[in-house]
Amino acid sequence: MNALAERLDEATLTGRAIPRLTDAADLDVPAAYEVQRALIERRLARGERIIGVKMGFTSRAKMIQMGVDDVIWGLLTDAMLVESRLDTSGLIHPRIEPEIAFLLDRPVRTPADVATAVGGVAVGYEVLDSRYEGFSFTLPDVIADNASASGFGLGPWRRPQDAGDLGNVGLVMEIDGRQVAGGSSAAILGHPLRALTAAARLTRAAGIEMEAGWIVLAGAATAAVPLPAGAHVRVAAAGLGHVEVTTR
Ligand code: OOG
Repeated sequence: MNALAERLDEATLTGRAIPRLTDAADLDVPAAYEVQRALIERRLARGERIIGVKMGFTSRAKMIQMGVDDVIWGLLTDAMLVESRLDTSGLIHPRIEPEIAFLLDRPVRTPADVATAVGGVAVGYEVLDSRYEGFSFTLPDVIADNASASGFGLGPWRRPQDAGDLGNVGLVMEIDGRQVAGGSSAAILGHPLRALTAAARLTRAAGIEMEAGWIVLAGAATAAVPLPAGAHVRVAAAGLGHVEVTTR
């Protein structure tokens, strides 16, 4: 597992894509999560801190775009949090997608804790950068690669009671003033809170407890789009405000 994690880590650090792990190794889903864990351990050894969880393939749009059909998860570290500027020069082939994010006020040990654990909701975006050549992978490959996580940004936190019905929030993403993606939070497992419940179930099965203060990205409602350098991206969600990022 460590050797595979090292290859993915090197690809991240050097910005050079690698062939899919499954081209040369027998990797099933449980083994892929072990590689992911080893990959995160390498980041922790460099001083990064886990600050949350990202869900992937929680919408049909993403499953169809990437040709996989299972919900997956990965871990977010503090180094992935983007403020308002992002240097894309070290990335391989970045893409960006709109997200709904949850902030946990309390630890989540079981899916039953989800109902009372959410302290904030925000519009956000995720920057994906598959470490595989051609942004092409099988399910175990993308799991090992921490679900293509690269960076993420967040709009202002709203209290859940002020955020309105999260079951049908309109999301719009613009690059340089042109709409490049649009959808509804309903595309995320029918309701983005279901992604949080799925995160609780899957992390629990993996022996990870989601802590107070953690952020959970529910997964994109739309397909991801290529993120060029020198772009201004704005993601807005009805009732949640917006978040912007400028790339170079
Ligand atoms: C994998 C990550 C998918 C989502 O929101 O569905 C994901 C990928 O598409 O590279 O984060």
